[in-house]
Amino acid sequence: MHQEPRIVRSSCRGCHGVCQVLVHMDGEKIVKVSGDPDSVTSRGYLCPKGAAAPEILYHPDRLKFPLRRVGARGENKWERTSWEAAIAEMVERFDRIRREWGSEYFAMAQGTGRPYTEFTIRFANAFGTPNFINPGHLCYLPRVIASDITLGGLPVSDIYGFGGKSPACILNWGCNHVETGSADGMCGAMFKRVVRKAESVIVVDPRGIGLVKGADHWLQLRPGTECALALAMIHTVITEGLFDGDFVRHYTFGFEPLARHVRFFTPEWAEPITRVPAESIRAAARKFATTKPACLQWGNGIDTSVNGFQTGRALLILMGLTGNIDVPGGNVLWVPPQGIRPKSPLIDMNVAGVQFLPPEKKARILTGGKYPFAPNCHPPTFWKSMVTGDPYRVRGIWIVGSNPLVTGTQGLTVEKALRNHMEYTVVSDLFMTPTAQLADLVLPAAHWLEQDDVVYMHKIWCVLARKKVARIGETRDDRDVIFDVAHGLGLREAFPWPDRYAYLDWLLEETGMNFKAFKEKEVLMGDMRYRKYESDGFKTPSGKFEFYSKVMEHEGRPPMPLYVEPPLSPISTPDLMTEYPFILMSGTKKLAFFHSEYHQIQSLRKRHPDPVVEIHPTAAARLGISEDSWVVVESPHGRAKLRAKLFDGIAPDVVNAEHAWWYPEAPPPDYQWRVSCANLLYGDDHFDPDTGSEPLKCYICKVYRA
Ligand SMILES: Nc1nc2c(c(=O)[nH]1)N[C@H]1C(S)=C(S)[C@@H](COP(=O)(O)OP(=O)(O)OC[C@H]3O[C@@H](n4cnc5c(=O)[nH]c(N)nc54)[C@H](O)[C@@H]3O)O[C@H]1N2
Ligand SMILES: Nc1nc2c(c(=O)[nH]1)N[C@H]1C(S)=C(S)[C@@H](COP(=O)(O)OP(=O)(O)OC[C@H]3O[C@@H](n4cnc5c(=O)[nH]c(N)nc54)[C@H](O)[C@@H]3O)O[C@H]1N2
Ligand code: SF4
Ligand SMILES: [Mo]
Repeated sequence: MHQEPRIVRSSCRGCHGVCQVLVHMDGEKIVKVSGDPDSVTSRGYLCPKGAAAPEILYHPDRLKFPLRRVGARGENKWERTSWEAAIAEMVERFDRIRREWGSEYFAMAQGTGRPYTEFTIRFANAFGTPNFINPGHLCYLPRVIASDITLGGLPVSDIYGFGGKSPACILNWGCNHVETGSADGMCGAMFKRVVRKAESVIVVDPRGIGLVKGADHWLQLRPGTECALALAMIHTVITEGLFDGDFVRHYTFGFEPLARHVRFFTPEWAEPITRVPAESIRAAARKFATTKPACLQWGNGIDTSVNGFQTGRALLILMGLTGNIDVPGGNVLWVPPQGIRPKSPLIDMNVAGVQFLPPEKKARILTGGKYPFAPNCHPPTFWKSMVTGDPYRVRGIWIVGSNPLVTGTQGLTVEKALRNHMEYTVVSDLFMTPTAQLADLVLPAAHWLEQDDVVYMHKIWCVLARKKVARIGETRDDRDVIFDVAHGLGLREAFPWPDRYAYLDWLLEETGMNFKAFKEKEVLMGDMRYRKYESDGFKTPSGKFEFYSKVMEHEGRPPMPLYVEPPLSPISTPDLMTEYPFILMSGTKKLAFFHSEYHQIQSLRKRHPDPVVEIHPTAAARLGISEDSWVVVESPHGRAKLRAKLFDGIAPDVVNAEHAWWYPEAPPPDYQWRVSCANLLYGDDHFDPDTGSEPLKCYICKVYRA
């Protein structure tokens, strides 16, 4: 039957997903995806990853059927199996682990936040395992948790103009979503719109990113020293009396101790640490404190250090001191659409099913209890425990949407753990990966064009509809698979819905709409209100915005931020700098890729054919390294081969290596993942004491011609 060309409105999930899109169909075939000019979240923007969606969907290498290992593990010998058989096998194996060893001997893993996140956590809780593994310790969650203990919510830049004001001053700190497309639920193009309108822009970044052009101040700090910079800015705001006296007096806790605490953290103290001139620190602090309203846009640049949690706290204190919390054009707490059940586990722990995990199981989590604010089981500790058996060795794992061999640190340990020690591994993915090659069972996941969903903007001011318009082979929505396995294991209490559509209806129940009606409506928005603290206070122990954190105090951690020098650095380890003279950053996100994803997508790979390391021209010249030549980046722990990109926007003793590289075009099962993966450069001995985060942006290395 011939069908007319038509357009379906949906929302993209080529990254964390913020852009509303138009899906152009010719009959059943998707011919194009374009930006939706009427979108409230993206106003027509589409990045190359979004445009490549049909190419990704139809890619010949997509996993299309469940595969069961037939050869030795990691030998790349597979047979096709049915979903029924695959699910029966998982139920049998997971149940056996539960009966013979205990439920904590099963681990659930996923990568970054994904549409099914609340289900993987819910499954882990329902199964009774505290061993939920994901990269949250170094991504976003440190800022979310720091926000939670400081003001009981996550403050987000108020860029959509609901309050009739746009930020007059923008302090962009360790975030580059304007160039990478989106981050943390915000479209970079929408942010760019308010940047253009702002009176003043301040950029804090070790690299000369695009926003630096046209900025009033660029503080090019040494990577990993942002907490010192923030403390010196707090010092300036307080000693010069530039804080918002009314907000501080009525709505904050601990101003006096804070003022005493920062007395010695002068810009002159910070200058040799951060390499930012004291006068520049003062000027930026003054500008931020006196231009109203101002928003602070933060990013993953601050998470990936051993001091990220404290840095997050310090930046929140800056927002609070200057009275920019929950005011139009400042940093606001969103009001979710009315009646919606917030499925994001960061908002509603009941949706994440925490009520199902027996309290005595929590003690069996494999973090050694070392990190009081660790969001999950600490991945490097987990993988190490698999190899050493200390304190115990998990028997089975289900990895849904993660490629930890290349996106995590300790890839060689992860490999050893999966190859030699894990008894049973299931991987759900869109493509075969170096990690999936070590599985016993590989399950084909649905791409976003194959999904019906209620899409949440992080911490949420609206929800969007995603519409299923295709199905390739036998791919399935990850949540449907989790449903089946949960039901097979008898976890009906935690998964009471007959299927995913009943679950989506339940999320929407109190809005008076079911999923079918919502699909027609396409968007549900919250009714934004500002200065909610005036009537409601803040959800913290003191009911106020806490400069002095009672939760930190309770955990025996410093209640006010302190600067900690990166463990490997010109200051901490001057002796090592003769051999490793560069500060190593890795993992600044790339527009064309999403971590280890899309390297096999031609249109995207063409934009970015090889892994690169940014190096200053002077340093390159000294080492005889020319543009585009292959170099080796080597740390005390490993090495990776990348291509030099000369960049004068980086300090002469800093290099910035691309992360998570593998070669999907190289032969399986390895895909040459050990050749160019900068993640192999990191050791496993330095972690943030609060969250277990890793110094991915402040390590040391040497560089030489390959
Ligand atoms: N050196 C260094 N390393 C880093 C970072 C850094 O800054 N430096 N950043 C870190 C950060 S912030 C993060 S969040 C992590 C990300 O770590 P990961 O989430 O592990 O990375 P990805 O490569 O995005 O995803 C892994 C796999 O998920 C699959 N996938 C995508 N969507 C779906 C889906 O809907 N269902 C299923 N089943 N599979 C899906 C992809 O095909 C891919 O193979 O990496 C971290 N790694
Ligand atoms: N295209 C694309 N988009 C993505 C992703 C992707 O892989 N590709 N990944 C998604 C994920 S999981 C995440 S977490 C977000 C992250 O996105 P962002 O929050 O933008 O984080 P990054 O790109 O890691 O780094 C942002 C900036 O921080 C700077 N930076 C590094 N070290 C420091 C430091 O010590 N101090 C300061 N002040 N700045 C520093 C870097 O130079 C970089 O310009 O992006 C998401 N969006
Ligand atoms: S920024 Fe993300 S959501 Fe927007 S088009 Fe690109 S991949 Fe899709
Ligand atoms: Mo991330």
